[in-house]
Amino acid sequence: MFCSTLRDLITSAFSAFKGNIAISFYRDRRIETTISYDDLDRDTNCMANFLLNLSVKKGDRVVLFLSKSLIFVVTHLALQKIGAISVPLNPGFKKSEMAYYLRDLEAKIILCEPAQEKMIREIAPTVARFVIPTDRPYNEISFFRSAADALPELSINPDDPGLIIYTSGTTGEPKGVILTHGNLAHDAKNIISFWEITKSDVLCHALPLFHVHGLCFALHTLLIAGGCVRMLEPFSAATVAHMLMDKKEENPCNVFMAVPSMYARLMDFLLGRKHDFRHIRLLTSGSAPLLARDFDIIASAFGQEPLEREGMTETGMNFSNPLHGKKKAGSVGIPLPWLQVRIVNPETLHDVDPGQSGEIWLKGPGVTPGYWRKPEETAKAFVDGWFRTGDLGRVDSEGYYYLTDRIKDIIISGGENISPKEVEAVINRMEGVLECSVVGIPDDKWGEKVVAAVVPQDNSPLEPNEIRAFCKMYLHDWKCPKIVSFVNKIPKNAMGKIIKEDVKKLFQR
Ligand code: MLC
Repeated sequence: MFCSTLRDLITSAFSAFKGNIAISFYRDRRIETTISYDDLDRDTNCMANFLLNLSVKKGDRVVLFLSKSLIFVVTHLALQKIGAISVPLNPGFKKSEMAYYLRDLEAKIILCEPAQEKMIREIAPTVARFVIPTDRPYNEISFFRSAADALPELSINPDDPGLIIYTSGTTGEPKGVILTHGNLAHDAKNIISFWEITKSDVLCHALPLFHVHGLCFALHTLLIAGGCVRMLEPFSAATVAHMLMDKKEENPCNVFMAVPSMYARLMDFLLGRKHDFRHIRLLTSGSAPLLARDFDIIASAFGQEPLEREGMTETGMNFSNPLHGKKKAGSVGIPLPWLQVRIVNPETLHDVDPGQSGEIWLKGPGVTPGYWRKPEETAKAFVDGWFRTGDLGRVDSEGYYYLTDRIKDIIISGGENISPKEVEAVINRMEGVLECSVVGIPDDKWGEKVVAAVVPQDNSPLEPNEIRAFCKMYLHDWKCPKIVSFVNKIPKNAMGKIIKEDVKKLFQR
């Protein structure tokens, strides 16, 4: 187990790799800003002092409601340096979603963009706001630069929280997952060691920064190892493909991490073209299942097998196919060092026989201490210190794990976890709706897509498109049903409980 704080790991990387390029931020396929490790150290110190001057203290929550940008990265790292809690939120969240988060967090400061300021002011008029135009080049953003660039001594312990990331709760209310400095430091060091990330690595960073995948597994690891991050916003298959193919640079990108929906778009783009990707040494896929068929397509397009891995916001990275050993299509790989795994019958809570399927339970230094201000949810998630993942899986005779199903009611679409209950609650509020059921069905583009079966009230003139439009007023676009189907009744069992499997069948036409 690696026992330290995220703060210590980043500050020692900043001094060890002085002069090296830390991040190149790309806009419109051109480098907009390049920042070295020592500049990042100085700027994060200035930002940290700026926040301290605003009386941000250890444990205070600071919301980053910002697009992917260097100022986002600098603020997040500055918060780690002062022991405050960074809370990145998807910049596409709608007003009612944000109202929930801000109520739940009681944040000290909210950093947002000009277009969102009015909404934030209406929701949280008394909370301090900082408005940052992230579309401006980083060097032109100056509000924090006059603060001192030397930091006072601050004590931060491995148990202090550094990050809260929300996940879709199965009850419909998103839950803030607390990740401590110890969790984050362990996870980063574990991944660096398992994937052999070093200062020679150059990552093509195309993921969002508001999830553990893009923030912790990708950004933290590369920065702590002293590598170089080429950061893109937004995701575009053409831009990623060009960046991965470009060998004109002195150091071409040799690491790429993505979700299967990104690979699907990349494969469409690369179709019929032959390229030399031999300089890529690490090509990972996670956040959603990678179908065996897609594993083969990626392997053929890149001339090397992708490395599938699995993680959760609550646990950090759990499983990965080995870097050098056999990579098995359809398997999430073997447990990372320090992680204990059990496969348990969810009814009896006893371990299943070898090879049998059951719920995956985890214990290890990366596992969250719990959900933000949700003691009941936290208690439900753990049994004797074991975290219940809600995923069903099995292990083969060589120790490779397979996720076979889910017992938690969650849809995973394009790597985003969506709570059907949250979407149902919005649709049920709509005038003319009697009841509804929201499920995920298989989809080539998104892995799973959100669909809704709706029973309209008698004589209601409602149209499916009106339901989609209503959802878009209250929910981020990716939560909104791609298909709305009107039905006479929702399939239920004798107890009146909705049979989700039968609802899914309504969409198999
Ligand atoms: C966008 N859309 C989605 C969607 N993303 N719909 C369903 N599921 C998604 N994930 C919608 C848009 O709102 C839009 O809706 C339409 O699809 C077209 O949008 P787009 O421009 O084509 O999509 P884009 O913005 O390019 O986003 C696609 C994507 C993005 C794949 C790049 O979804 C993405 O970044 N996914 C990665 C998520 C991620 O990082 N997860 C990690 C979780 S951490 P409309 O209606 O306007 O047409 C985790 C732990 C671990 O799980 O182990 O990793």
